[in-house]
Amino acid sequence: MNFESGFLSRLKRAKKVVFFTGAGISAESGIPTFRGKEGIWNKFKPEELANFDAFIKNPDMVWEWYQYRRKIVGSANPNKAHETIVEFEKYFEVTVVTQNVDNLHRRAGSSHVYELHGNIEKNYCVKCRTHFDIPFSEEPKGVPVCDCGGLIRPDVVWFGELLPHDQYQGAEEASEDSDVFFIIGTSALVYPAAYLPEIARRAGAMLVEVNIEATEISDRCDYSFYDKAGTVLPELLKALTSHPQN
Ligand code: BJW
Ligand code: ZN
Repeated sequence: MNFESGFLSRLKRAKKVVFFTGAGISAESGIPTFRGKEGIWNKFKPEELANFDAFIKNPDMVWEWYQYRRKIVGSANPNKAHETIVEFEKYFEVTVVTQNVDNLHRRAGSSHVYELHGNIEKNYCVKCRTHFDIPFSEEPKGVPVCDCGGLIRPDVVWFGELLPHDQYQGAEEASEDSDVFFIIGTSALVYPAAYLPEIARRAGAMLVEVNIEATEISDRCDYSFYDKAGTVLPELLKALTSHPQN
């Protein structure tokens, strides 16, 4: 892959770099994306599963859907893209802002991670809000119930729910402060997460997209690289480290 010299120079001068990631970065780990040809929402409708009303109406079905996805996540490993982002910490002050709930950035070893949409490995009681940061076994089937009588749900953010305040606030600050803002493997359709690239751009950051295809955000990016994240990021790191100063 050919990276323009002007692009590499600007990246080299950067101090603070944000990686804003979505489901596409984990696709090469075997975790399906949400939308598109291979997306899980071709098979399951989001309005039926990824909102609180759906959970209350049919808790066992929603719980089992998450248990099924946890199995996939549990047997997946971070890929080259996650690992390369960790490598970037040798050269920049890196913040990862992820919409993913799969925990793969932390498992890869990233030091600063904001999780905007929660974490599929965690759960909490809808009534007393006690957190259960342990996996529940698959048996017995159906949704577990807390000692207080409340249903236990996955600690993820569903449609119509607020994002965790500290995570969004930290992400917003890092975006405003960034010199370079990478947008990796996201359709950039879901808000308020999708405001972050615009916040970074207005504050002067260079926007760089990595995706297998053009998205909503492509027109506003300074550079777009259309290939798999696990291909582009290692090549970029190699180009960066072999590029002469300026
Ligand atoms: C590759 C690749 C490879 C593949 N390499 N690339 C305007 C402003 C504010 C809010 C709204 C608004 N309009 C509507 C809303 C409400 C709503 C929203 O945004 N709806 C839109 C769909 C229009 N937002 C909300 O409800 C949010 N809350 C909120 O706004 O609170 C305020 C409020 C309160 C009360 C009432 C009303 C408002 C909450 C959003 C929560 C999102 N939750 C989910 C599910 C999480 C749990 C779970 O996992 O089950 O989060 S939805 C789903 O989408 C998930 C993802 O994090 C999120 C984003 O998806 P992502 O990551 O972009 O994946 P894909 O599949 O879309 O894209 C993958 C990309 O990868 C593609 O581009 C591929 O090409 C690419 N790719 N392989 C590189 N190898
Ligand atoms: Zn409880």
